[in-house]
Amino acid sequence: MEKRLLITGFDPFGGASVNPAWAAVAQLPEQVGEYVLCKLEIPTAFSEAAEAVLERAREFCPDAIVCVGQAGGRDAVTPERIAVNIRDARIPDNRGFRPEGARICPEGPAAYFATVPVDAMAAAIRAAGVPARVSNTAGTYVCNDVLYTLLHRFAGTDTRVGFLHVPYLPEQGDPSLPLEAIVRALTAAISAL
Ligand code: PCA
Repeated sequence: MEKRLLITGFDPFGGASVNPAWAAVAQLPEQVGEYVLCKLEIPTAFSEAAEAVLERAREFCPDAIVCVGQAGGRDAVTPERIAVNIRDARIPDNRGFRPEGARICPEGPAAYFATVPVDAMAAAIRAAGVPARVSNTAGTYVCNDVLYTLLHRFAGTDTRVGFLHVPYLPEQGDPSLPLEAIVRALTAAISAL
């Protein structure tokens, strides 16, 4: 049976001119396996990014949501296992906002586990020939903010929520992965949902 996947990628941040996350999401086909895709570029901005995903989810009614972000310095594609209830930014977001040690959701729990099969996704990515491992921290910046907010919103529902961090593109620095490998990794990860 056909299923619906909302997949997002962030826009460039921190002075960069490209974000491999959206660059790769934009290249995905319209359908992967049993999933019909809705692709969305979201701003690297606290609250706003999660709101944009929630708004699109209201129209699209996805079975699963997977958000993709850049993690400079990582040498593998990393499905995130957990999101924490903290905003602690080392650099301002794209609106100049730089929260330090604030809760995302004052009444929410300390953390949520992703509701997609992170181990199977990492294994599928490796089987597609791209380095991958499960990560135990999505950081405390906008990516973690989006993952936490979505997991809070969809807790107890049938909508599964996950996040993948991807390395730099070769032109951004080391370590890196070619865009083609990141696209292949995302495709493999979707097949394992
Ligand atoms: N990476 C940042 C925010 C946007 C992105 O692509 C992060 O890891 O929080």
